[in-house]
Amino acid sequence: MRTQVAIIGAGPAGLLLSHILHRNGIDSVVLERQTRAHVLERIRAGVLEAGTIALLREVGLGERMDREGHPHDGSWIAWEGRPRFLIDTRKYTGKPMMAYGQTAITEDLFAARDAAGGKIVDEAADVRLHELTSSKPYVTYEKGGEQVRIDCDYVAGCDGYHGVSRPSIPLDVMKTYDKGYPFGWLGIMSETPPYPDICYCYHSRGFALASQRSPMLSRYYIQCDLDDKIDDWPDERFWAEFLARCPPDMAGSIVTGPSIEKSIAPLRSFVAEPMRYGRLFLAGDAAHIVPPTGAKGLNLAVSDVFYLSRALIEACRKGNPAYLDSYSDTALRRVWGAARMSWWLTMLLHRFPNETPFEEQMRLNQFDYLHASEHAAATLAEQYVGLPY
Ligand code: FAS
Ligand code: PHB
Repeated sequence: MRTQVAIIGAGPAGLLLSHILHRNGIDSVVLERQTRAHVLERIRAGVLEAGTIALLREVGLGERMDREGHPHDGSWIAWEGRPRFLIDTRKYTGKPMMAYGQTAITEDLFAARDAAGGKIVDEAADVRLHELTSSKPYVTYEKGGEQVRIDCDYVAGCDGYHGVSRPSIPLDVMKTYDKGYPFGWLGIMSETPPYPDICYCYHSRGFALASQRSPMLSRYYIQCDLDDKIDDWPDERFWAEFLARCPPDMAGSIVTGPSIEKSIAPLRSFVAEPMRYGRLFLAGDAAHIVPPTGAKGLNLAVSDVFYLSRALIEACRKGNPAYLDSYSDTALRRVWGAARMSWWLTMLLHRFPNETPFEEQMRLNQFDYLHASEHAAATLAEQYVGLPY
């Protein structure tokens, strides 16, 4: 088999890249380890930055998002014992945000690729990348007992944190930055009317977050210990803890109900540099992981794809490698900005084990400063809505 771009991974990054390349007359094949059903069962991100909304609309993927998504002018921070604070993205940036689930985006992407006759190979096992520093790279995989080779011009590593692409870059070329957090997020989905706002709660018992997917689909999270198991958190215990972490007026308007999905995700900050090795280009979680506190993970995957698709189009159609040569530096500038902001919000909104009273005071004063300074509020808003591409 031959294609111009072999894409590893059928998550948002891989599918969006394949879609944009196709719209520009560039052929690609997407190799996905799991079944399509497995990919579509994942419940992940839910908040779209302005740049993501604009790009999805620009490439013909805005119709269902605009019909079913929930526009937002910002998100709230409810702080135990303090007045609520609005991250007012509309006031300070004039840009929109949207609550629209990653699962729906992935469904829309699969539908668009299917409609265009896109080639997505699922259950592609043992994917390997070859000759990445030559002008004739290729990938191999196994399916149905058959070993398949795809010759290509470029490889896009969109296979997430646990993928095969990043490890295909020699360790003496790659530099990684890694930080773990001493807690995780326990998330549930319930078929209940959601709280009307996206609201981060800071509480002495721990962090909580109210979000949404649709008028009858709610998404809630609480900070939990790293060694917690889902079985430790029956619905009754989850709801009691969630409501205890909300301000009383907010707790009184939360509609609880049985969970239809429950998962625990550890929090991590991770960046790998460079995001290129020869003809291999990394995009999305394959290159970086951010704690979900800033709602940046999915949005970073989209901005990586914006830069990488532009670079591949310029190279494949005009023979100009300039954007390919600058891709890693350009993408990383935005990655580090989102990594810092996600780290900062995580440090602000979570209770850390063994923290000192002084550290707690620093956190409290940071929150009071957000209330006191228009400049501080504007700074947070412009980062939360997403810095320009
Ligand atoms: P993905 O991980 O989505 O996709 C990679 C794909 O590659 C997968 O389908 C995988 O099966 C496939 N793959 C892996 N190895 C392969 C191989 N060897 N061969 C072929 N295919 C392979 N972000 C937010 O903004 N907000 C959130 O609330 C949020 N919650 C999250 C919760 C969890 C549990 C996780 C894991 C992530 C969460 N994220 C969140 C981040 C998440 O949304 C990612 O940023 C987003 O999925 C990135 O998309 P991709 O880069 O496409 O990676
Ligand atoms: C979500 O809706 O899943 C969500 C919202 C905001 C975040 C993280 C996740 O910061």
